[in-house]
Amino acid sequence: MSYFCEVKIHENYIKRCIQLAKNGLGTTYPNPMVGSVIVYNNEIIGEGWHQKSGEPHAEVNAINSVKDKSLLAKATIYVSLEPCSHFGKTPPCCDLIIKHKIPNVVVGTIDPNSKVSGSGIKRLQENGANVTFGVLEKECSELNKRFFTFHQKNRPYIILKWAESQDGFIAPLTKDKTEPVWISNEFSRQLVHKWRSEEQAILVGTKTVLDDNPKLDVRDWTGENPIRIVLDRTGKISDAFFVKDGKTKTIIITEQENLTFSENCIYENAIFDIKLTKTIADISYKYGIQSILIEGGKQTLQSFIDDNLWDEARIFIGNKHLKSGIKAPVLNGNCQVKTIKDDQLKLFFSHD
Ligand code: AOF
Ligand code: ZN
Repeated sequence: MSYFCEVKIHENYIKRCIQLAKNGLGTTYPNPMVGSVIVYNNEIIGEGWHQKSGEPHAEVNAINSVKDKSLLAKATIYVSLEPCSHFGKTPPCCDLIIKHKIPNVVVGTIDPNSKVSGSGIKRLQENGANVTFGVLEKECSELNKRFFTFHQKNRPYIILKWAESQDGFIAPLTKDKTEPVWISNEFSRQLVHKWRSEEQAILVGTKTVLDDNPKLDVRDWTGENPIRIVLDRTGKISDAFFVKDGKTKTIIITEQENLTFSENCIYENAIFDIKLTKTIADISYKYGIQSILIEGGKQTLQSFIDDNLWDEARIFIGNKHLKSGIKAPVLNGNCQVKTIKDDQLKLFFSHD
């Protein structure tokens, strides 16, 4: 077989691994999404993906799915992330691959987790496996952009989200609480709930809580509620819905001492100075939070932009003209790539 042909075949199977891995979006935290396929004689004989932290890794599920285990000693295992070599909540996948004498291992990308980072590949090679790595490396690390950002930059992956009117306002100046102004439509509201189910945490500032009394949960989609992170400098939000629902872990970042609103709330003391966004990133890192969807308001969003502490911005453009109101946040011009999905949603990615 030509080298070119072999590369393309490897890429196709790694693409299948990525496809399988995506089944775990939103449920694997703090673990990455990983997919694996096992091939013998140009045929897929096993598949698996990592479903939930604490449960078997992708390779284990793939190996378990192979009916005739004797074929493993002649097969190739593909995995989108380097097989692990450490004892975490589960035993090392490398050991299982070695035990079954799988001769060929094809890996998408190295695991950035310092407990693994190359040692999985080394261990397999030392035990005689023929290891190919770096197949669709970019796509495989992009798949786990949250996990990679967390392990390489020691902070969560940060997604900004807001909706603005045709003329660039995110809300009217004075809000009539009995009749909220919806800038976006039902489709975008449902999409936001899907997004909430995909990220590990969601963050809002005090004003958003006081103005909108949001539930900050996943109602219009399936999946777990994200951890809530709320900025509450002076301890004003004790009456909010989500504080009282007692259901979902909520981290309240405050300057106040001795706040005790509800059992589901954890309090983190911080000084609300110019380093606030960095402090938020550090607190989130401490709690093992790998991604945050920042849902407002203007001041909170703008401070993450000004501090260059964001990875993605997702902006809905409504049909309405508000004519006046609170101006939408402004992204700093030179640091993003722009993709316009359609008229209603603009996606930006930070260059960094
Ligand atoms: C893999 N395949 O499917 C996953 C991997 O606590 P544990 O035992 O679940 O280990 C978690 C770590 O293992 C995680 O941080 C990452 O480095 C690796 N995850 N590795 O080979 C998988 N989920
Ligand atoms: Zn593993």
